[in-house]
Amino acid sequence: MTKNSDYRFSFGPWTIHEGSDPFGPTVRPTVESASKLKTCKEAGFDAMMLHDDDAVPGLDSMSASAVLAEAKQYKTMLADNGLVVEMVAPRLWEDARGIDGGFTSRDPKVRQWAIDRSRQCVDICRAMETDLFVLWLAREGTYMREAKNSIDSHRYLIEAFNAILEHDPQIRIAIEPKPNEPMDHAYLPTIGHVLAIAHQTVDPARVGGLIEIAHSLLAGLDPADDLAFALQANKLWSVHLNDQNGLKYDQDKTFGSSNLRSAFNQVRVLEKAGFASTGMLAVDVKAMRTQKAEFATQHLINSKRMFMHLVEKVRSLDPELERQLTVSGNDEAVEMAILEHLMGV
Ligand code: 3MF
Ligand code: MG
Repeated sequence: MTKNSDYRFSFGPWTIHEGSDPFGPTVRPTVESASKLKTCKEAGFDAMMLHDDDAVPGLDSMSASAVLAEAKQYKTMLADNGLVVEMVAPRLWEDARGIDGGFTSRDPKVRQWAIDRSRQCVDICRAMETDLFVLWLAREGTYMREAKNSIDSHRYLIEAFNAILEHDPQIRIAIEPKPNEPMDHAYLPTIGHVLAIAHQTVDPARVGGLIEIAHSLLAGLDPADDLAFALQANKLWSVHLNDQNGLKYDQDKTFGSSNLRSAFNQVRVLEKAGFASTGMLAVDVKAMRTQKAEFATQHLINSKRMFMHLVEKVRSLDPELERQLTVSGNDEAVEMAILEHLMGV
């Protein structure tokens, strides 16, 4: 088992997957929930992150009390393995009703459904003993600008956030921004939008952000600076570790696999802010489609391993050298020192 130092890690069950992509069917067998928990424990993770229907499959056709009973059962199964639940997120985008978005749908009945399902998800959070409710606003946007009134859409989002906050006085909402995919234009595409809208809700102190590295890169931003922006505001409530090779489809590559130096700087900013004691690192990576089933958990293990290697790199950077270099005005020397430190030469 890899030693995690003081960091805590989670992953979502969707990261152990069958390998389908938009151009082809599944290539690996489905892995049972119990086996995913076993991987979580054995690989030295501390928690699972869940969608509402990961916790309670088929929740739509169940009574409210049956949903909560099943959520508690899953929570017990996790506890039996020494694991906790990091967060729960409502999976609005896979329901046919959410085809045009939930909170920003053009149909008021759908908007109400999205709020109701989110309130139920808050209840699932509480049943699973987490106060962290995550919102990835997958289909809250448009394929073409004329499709919705954007001003109204942002107001609908605030109304929905308020309804969630008012449903439970303890719950914290962490919004996970992403600029596009599945939609062409997503509302709240960056952490800047997220933190700005947080202040328009009824309880700004309970609305924060979750930064996914690939999502920052897709927005053309620097992930380390995005993290720093949220950290200085005490609004970084979770991180989705992964990587992304340029402006392509959402790749969810193994952490650090595409840009090692950028990953180093992400770890560095988390270290400097003491993130280990305030939040969890969630690994949101996809196994390559070509990966054989027996190795299709390696991307999770390797992401955590890369993070811990980079923690060592950050901690072993000579602070005096760092200080001297930054005051010397010789930025080329700083750059070279960092590169050589990363390369171990
Ligand atoms: C999409 C994502 C999502 C969210 C997840 C938790 C499926 O790009 O990153 O993963 O992280 O829904 O809210
Ligand atoms: Mg994510």
